Formats: sequence, structure tokens, C-alpha cells
Amino acid sequence: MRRALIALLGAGALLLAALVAVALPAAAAPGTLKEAAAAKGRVFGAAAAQSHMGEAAYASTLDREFNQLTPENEMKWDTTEPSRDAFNFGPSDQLVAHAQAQGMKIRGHTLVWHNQLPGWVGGISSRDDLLSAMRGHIAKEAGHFAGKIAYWDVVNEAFQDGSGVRRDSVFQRVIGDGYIEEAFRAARAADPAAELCYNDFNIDGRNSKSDAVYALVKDFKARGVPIDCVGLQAHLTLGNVPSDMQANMQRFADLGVDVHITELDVRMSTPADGSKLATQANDYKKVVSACLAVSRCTVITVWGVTDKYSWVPDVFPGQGAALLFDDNYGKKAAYNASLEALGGTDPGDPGDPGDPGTVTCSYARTAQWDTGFNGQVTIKAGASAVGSWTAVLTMGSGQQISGLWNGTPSTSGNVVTVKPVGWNASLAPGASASFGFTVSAPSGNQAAPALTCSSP
Ligand code: G2I
Repeated sequence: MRRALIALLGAGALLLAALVAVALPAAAAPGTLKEAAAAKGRVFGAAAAQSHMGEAAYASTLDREFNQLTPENEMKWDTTEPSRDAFNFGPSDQLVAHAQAQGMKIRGHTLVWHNQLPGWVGGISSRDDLLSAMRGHIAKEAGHFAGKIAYWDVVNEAFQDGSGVRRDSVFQRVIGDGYIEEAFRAARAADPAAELCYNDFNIDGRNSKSDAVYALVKDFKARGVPIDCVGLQAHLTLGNVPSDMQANMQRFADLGVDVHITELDVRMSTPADGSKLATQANDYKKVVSACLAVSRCTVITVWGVTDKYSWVPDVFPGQGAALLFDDNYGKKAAYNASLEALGGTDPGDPGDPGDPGTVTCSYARTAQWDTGFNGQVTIKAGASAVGSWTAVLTMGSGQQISGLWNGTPSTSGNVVTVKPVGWNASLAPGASASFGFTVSAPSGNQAAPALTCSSP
């Protein structure tokens, strides 16, 4: 009897354990960039402009996805000290208050830069005078925000692009090489709690410019000049993430500084299309993964919330679509790729038709004769389900598609865009769909058409 009872209790415990296992699913993967980044001990930020904060979708996207804010222009010298000793912290105070209310960290950007510099600074020609103006500016601005700033971009873009030579700015000309360390010392004195960074573009991989920054940081560390981090801006062009980005970040980290990706965007020629957006998604994934592989890469910040307000088209006409959210605040493939690289999953996954996901595709020739051939294209979903897909075939000279099945073609010149027929639109993770076609090629050109694909 007692034995039977124990057996019964044992069985009950097993049953209970089984029930608990069913009732407690694994913790849901984080569903926003900031949550996913936090789970990896990272911060995910965006540059934001006070002038857009009144737009509800702008502010709500910023607040939902990001836990660090960089004022895009509001802390620059021409705004904060437009004339000597006359300070204006109005717009920056508003952004700081918003960030604090949202529990976001704040990146101060930037104390000393040759650009967006008021005319009066450029007019100073005595070393002592410029040194005192620069120290005064830093003391006042970093002092004003002291205790509220997680990271300061103390000096921005001090090296010439494409070389290890110092940029010819008024600071360099009038004060000389020492102006950078003077700026860092003044910043430390004004706000001892902030991490102090040197920030620059085109130092994402190893090159003569990043070598020069490396030498600067090494020298500062050796001589006890205060520096805590290096900002790699990462204003990238499509398909060009430096292959040695991780190694480059690691060498900085090995000097004893943190590494921040401070202004990430990946621009493309506009209009965007599925294949460019897929390449961009892969670029973002590479950058996020490289950061995660370096323990001292602690911050990733994108340079803007939405493509709608990106700086890119103003400076590079005909280019844009560089960020994670499109003009309508829709999540782009690059968003999903970044989130997934951080270990998160969009709550819309899997199978949300609005979720781009990723697909790969392949071509095979299934028959051929003197004046034509049959081809078959297979589209395969990646790790996430996709709601739809698009394949683009570029035909060779003298080739024309004379028939196509299991797909819906539309032709423009020698480019044939193929969408699903309906039943073969949505694909489970790893599943594939195929369509076939006949090519008429009177000249005998049997060359495979070029093929790209994307989702949706
Ligand atoms: O150029 C991209 C970034 C490179 N690294 C340093 C960043 O501070 C820089 O940001 C951009 C801002 O995104 C732009 O918004 O810096 C530009 C100026 O160098 C900013 O553009 C300026 C325009 O030149 C002004 O005409 C405009 O009034 O933005 C101002 C405010 O919208």
C-alpha cells in the first residue's frame, strides 16, 4: 500500500514536471533592438533631431527601439556657442530631457570639430586665445551636462581622409598637434563621469587613417592623457563592410579603450529595390556581429531614426535608404537582420507578410536546343519564414522569355521581374518554391540569365 502510494506520488511528480515543462516555454526572444542589445550587454542608439520630435511616429519609433540618443546637431559648437561666451542649450536640453524620461543614455556630440563651427572661432589667430576659447567652450558645455552624459565625442574627425595626416583645421593650424589632448583634459575636468571618445569616419577597417588614430590612442594611454573610447562612425556604402572591421575593433580594445559604432548607416543608390535591401541587411548583420565578437564593443548607434530624415541624400544626391526604418517607419530587412544578429526576433516573425526575411535563389537549365532552352529558378527561405518573394532575371542579348509557369512575370526591356502565383508565395523557414520558363534565343545564345531575388 505504502509502496503503491510512493509510486503514485512519483508518477504524480513526473506528470507535474511534464506539465510545468509544457506550461513554461523558453523565455521569448527580445522583440526590439534595445532589448536584444541589452540582453547581450550592449547599447543600441540612434541620432535624433529635436526638430522632428513633434512627429508622433518619429518619437515612438525612437522610444520603442533605442536606448541611447545622440543629438544629431544640437550640441555642436555653432548651436551651443554661436558667439563667444553666449551659450544656448535650449534644443539640446530638450533632447536630453526626452532621453532621460525614456531611460536612454545620452551621447554628447561633439565638443571640438572643424565643421558646424561658428565664424568667430575660425577668426582667432593667437594660440593662447584659441586654446582658451576651446577650453572655455568645453568647460561650459560639458559642465552644463555633467552627470547626464554617458559618452562624449570630445574630438571629431581630426585626421584627413585617406591618410594618417592631421586635418588642416583652425585648431590644428593655430594650436598644433597638442589641441586634441588639451580637449580631452578639459573634458575630463568638466565631466569626470562621462566616457571620453575620439570619433571619426573611414576608420572602420584597418587603413592609414585608422592606423593614425590607433597611434594617437596608444600614445594617450602611455602618457596618461584621459581617453576611454574610440568611435567608428561607420558611414558605409552598400556591400562594403570592411572585412577586417572586427580585427580593427579588437586592436583598439586591446589598447584598453571601449569601441563604439557611433554613426552607422549603409547608403545605396536610390530607389531601393529588394536585392539592394537584402545586401544592406547583410551589411548591418556583419557590423552587428563584428561588434558582438569584441567584448569591448559596447555601443552601436545608427545615424538617424528613419530614411525620411537621413543626412545622406543632402550630401550624396541620388543615394539614401541607409537606415533601419523606411520613410514610413516600416521595418526594413536591415532591421530584422540587426535584431536577429543580436539574438532577438521580431514578434511579427515568422510568416508576417510585412517581414522581409531573407531568401536565396538558384538557376538550373533543364533543357536546351539550337534556338533556345528551358530554365528553372528555385527560391529558398532563410531561417525566417517569408510572406512573399521576387526574382529578377536579366536576359542576355538576343534572348526572350516565350513562356513561364508557376510565376507571374512582368517585363521591362531585358529585365523580367517574377512574383509568385499565389499558392507558392509564402515559404516556411528553409522551404523553397520554383518556377520554370522557356527562353527563345534565335542566335543560339545559351548563356544563363543573371538572377537576383529578395523578399517580399
Ligand atoms: O555628415 C554626417 C555626419 C558625419 N559625422 C559627424 C556628424 O555630426 C555628421 O552629421 C551631420 C548631420 O547628420 C547633418 O544634419 O552633420 C551635418 C553637417 O555637417 C548635418 O547637416 C546640417 C546641414 O549641413 C545644415 O544645412 C542644416 O541646417 O544639418 C543642419 C540641421 O538640419
